[in-house]
Amino acid sequence: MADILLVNPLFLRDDPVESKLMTPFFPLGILYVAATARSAGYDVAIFDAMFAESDDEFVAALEKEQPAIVGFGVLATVRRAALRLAALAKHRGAIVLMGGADPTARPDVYLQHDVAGAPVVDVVVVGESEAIIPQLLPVLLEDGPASDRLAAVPGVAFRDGTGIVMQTERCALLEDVDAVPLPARDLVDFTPYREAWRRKHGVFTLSLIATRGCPFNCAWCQKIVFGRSFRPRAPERVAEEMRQLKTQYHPDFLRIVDDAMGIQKSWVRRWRDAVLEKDAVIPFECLSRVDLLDEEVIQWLKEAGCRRIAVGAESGSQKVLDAMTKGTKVEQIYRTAELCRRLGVETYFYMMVGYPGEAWEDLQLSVKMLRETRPDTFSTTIAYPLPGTPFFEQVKDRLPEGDGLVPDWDYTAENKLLFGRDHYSTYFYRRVIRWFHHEWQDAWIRAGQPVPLAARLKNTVALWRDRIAVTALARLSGSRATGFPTGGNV
Ligand code: B12
Repeated sequence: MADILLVNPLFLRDDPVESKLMTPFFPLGILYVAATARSAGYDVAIFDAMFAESDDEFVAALEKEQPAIVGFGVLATVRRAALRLAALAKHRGAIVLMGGADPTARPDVYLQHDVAGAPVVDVVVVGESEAIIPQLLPVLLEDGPASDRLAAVPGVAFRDGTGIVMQTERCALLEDVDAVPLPARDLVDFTPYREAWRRKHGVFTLSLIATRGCPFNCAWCQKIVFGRSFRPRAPERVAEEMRQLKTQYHPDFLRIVDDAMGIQKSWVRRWRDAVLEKDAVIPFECLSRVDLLDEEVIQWLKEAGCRRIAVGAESGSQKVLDAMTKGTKVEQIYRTAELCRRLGVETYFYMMVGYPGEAWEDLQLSVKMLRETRPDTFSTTIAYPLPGTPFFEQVKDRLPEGDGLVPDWDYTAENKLLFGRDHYSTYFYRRVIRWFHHEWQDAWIRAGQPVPLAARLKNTVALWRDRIAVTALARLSGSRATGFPTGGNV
């Protein structure tokens, strides 16, 4: 029996991209909520849909735990699954709670969702939840209608007695992020995660967050939970958590999920010292920005175990970076790639296409940049407008009419164009993404990467097919598509 059942509603089997990638992470957000609720004295259980076969397993968990409250941690791609499971929980008389980035950005969508006229979600927790949970749970567990009492809880949205959606003032961000208990990983069965990771990649990877927030300004980034803050944990405590992970879970690799590593240079050095001192090194990857990575920072990260740094390169066109208010320079992307290569740390570039204002010439500059910098890996996303971002505001008049909701993916990294774009279509951008990939592969081959002859030929054929296709599509769309970028290796 549990007071609260917390749910990760991501079914791998329903997400073709995630099942192909097979890089499952149990969401840290839910583990922080679980730890906070537990330290406030509540019994907490977890239902993890990640490897579940069907909703029946969720129903069995409801029957076993008989929870008074069922809480879901939700990202945009799993909204439908969360609402589907929520209806099952509601049907069995539970109070339904939602939290995470997507409900925070659009609480009304959740609170107004109904099945046969009956609402499914009772309360949305808006934003960072650790200060809210200890105030909210007693209110929900008390008998009688909760709406008057909810009005006194900060950072929640709910329906009042007449069905109107109300939202209380947001709760202040935590000042002392070290006061928060460590994520309750002991509530999750990591066995299938370990097996899935090792089977596909040979390395079992866990995640950890060291600092909360990011003060930068990328126009497409949804900073709805942590705001434009920067709140580092004490480096020694992060090292201590790594040490614990190492001894209890034996991960082969770690993903540090901070928005941007290196915002405070002195923090990185102290963290490196603490990790070495506590013998807590676990090979890891992290996310950073090209304007934060100088030689010293990369070296310290490497000494702390860093094997790969992912950066939002986004585009090879300064015009596009400026349109995104990214605050970085194309030259810095080149310098980062060169520094990482020299210091022996892999690079992963996040690229974006289809951002408003991007033209054919800008796509060519991205190809040139990918060819000349040759990151070790990269992925490309068609720009998607997330509610609460300046990018969303910019294109909101061009969003498709749908079920009254904002545009959505059906699954992770589905890569479809979600807003009306002057010339180009989803098909065009998907072609561009393949083109990027074949150009990048060609650049590696020309740089001397040992590739069997058959694979070289295959890539050359695919490359020319893509070049012809994207140029033809660009011309059909009315742009002056001429020639191909001439990067150093072309
Ligand atoms: C690591 C990460 C990933 C990883 C791992 C995700 C995971 N399962 O852990 C990977 C690479 C898989 C990933 C994928 C995607 N991600 Co992602 N990701 C992140 C990142 C960088 C960190 C997430 C994290 O662990 N945060 C730390 C925890 C502690 O914060 P939190 O989850 O927000 O939790 C707090 C509150 O939200 C709340 N809360 C959370 N859950 C619950 C539940 C309840 C009941 C309650 C009451 C409260 C609550 O309390 C927590 C503590 O305060 C965030 C950015 C960020 N800073 O959060 C983006 C972010 C969450 N991702 C985002 C996106 C867009 C995606 C993708 C959709 C991208 C894509 N198109 O492929 C996919 C979706 C994957 C999926 N199917 O779930 C967006 C969210 C957009 C949205 N509205 O849903 C974010 C915010 C990035 C951004 N700034 O734009 N992601």
